[in-house]
Amino acid sequence: MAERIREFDPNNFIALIKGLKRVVLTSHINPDGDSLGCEIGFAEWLISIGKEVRVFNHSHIPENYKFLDRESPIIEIFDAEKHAQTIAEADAFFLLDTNDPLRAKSLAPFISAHKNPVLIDHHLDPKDFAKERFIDTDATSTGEMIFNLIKASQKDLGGSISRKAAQALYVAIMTDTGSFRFPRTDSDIFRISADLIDLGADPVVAYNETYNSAKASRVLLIGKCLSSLKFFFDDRLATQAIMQKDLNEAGAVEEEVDGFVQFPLQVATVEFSIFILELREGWKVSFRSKGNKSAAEVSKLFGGNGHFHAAGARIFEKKSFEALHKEICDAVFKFL
Ligand SMILES: [Mn+2]
Repeated sequence: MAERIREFDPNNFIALIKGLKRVVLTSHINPDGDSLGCEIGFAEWLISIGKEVRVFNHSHIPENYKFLDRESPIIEIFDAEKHAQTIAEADAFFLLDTNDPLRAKSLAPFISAHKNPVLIDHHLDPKDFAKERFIDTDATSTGEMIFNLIKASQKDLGGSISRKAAQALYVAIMTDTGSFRFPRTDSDIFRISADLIDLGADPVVAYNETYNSAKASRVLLIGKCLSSLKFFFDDRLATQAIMQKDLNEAGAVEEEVDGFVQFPLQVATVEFSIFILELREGWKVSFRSKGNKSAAEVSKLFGGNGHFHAAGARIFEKKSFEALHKEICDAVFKFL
């Protein structure tokens, strides 16, 4: 089992923030509730203490998270020509909710070339690129870390968590805890969530916008996904897949498969759930595990990374679905 990494010194954070005037934030490709929530929450607080903040993302905001950035939008789609100078002039470039600059896709070379890259994240196996880093692999979410860093800094730095920031950080925590069900859901995270509700987060709006705002195409796609479901090794491994053809037939886009890998975990005997998505080029594989089985270890065999129970990999080698599926089943078998 990977060692917990905790490099989390609020005094370093306070000293760092004090020295910054212009700040740029980014996160990973295909953003989720945590990456967007912590970008927005962190940006709002930085603005409240007088920093100049820009947030650049490689990908657009998925439909179900647009509510987070509707009023006074802060997140911009990255355009190298327009934004390179802003990045070069920034005093720090924060990478949030991923520990590998390559996951920021078109922003990756700008992170690597920056004079002051800073990491705030909770995933395993961080890449060594940041000048300063704040890591807690036991945090439920990067949103939780941002909340704790802000709280620890407010005595020295002031500023406030706006209603918009509170909603964003609440959604970061809600999504990364699987709505307060995943391991590491403890009383602290409920206390933080309660504070965020006191600051204006609305848990009903958060849940309905995030999970009950899908298009019909998503539910059609769930049907296709479940009809691909297969069990192996006495029902200890479950696999599902969605192909480009399925997306086209359902009129759906890739991000609508979010969460599909969870379905087979409902089965008591399942220890590993694998979801394979055919990309336009290559494959995206999601790995989930239960108990003492590590999804991260299996994903590493395919160049992936993540958390102990939840990990992912992207595979760009040319191979057929059948070949990939067999390789994954063979790999999981070794861990059963
Ligand atoms: Mn996260």
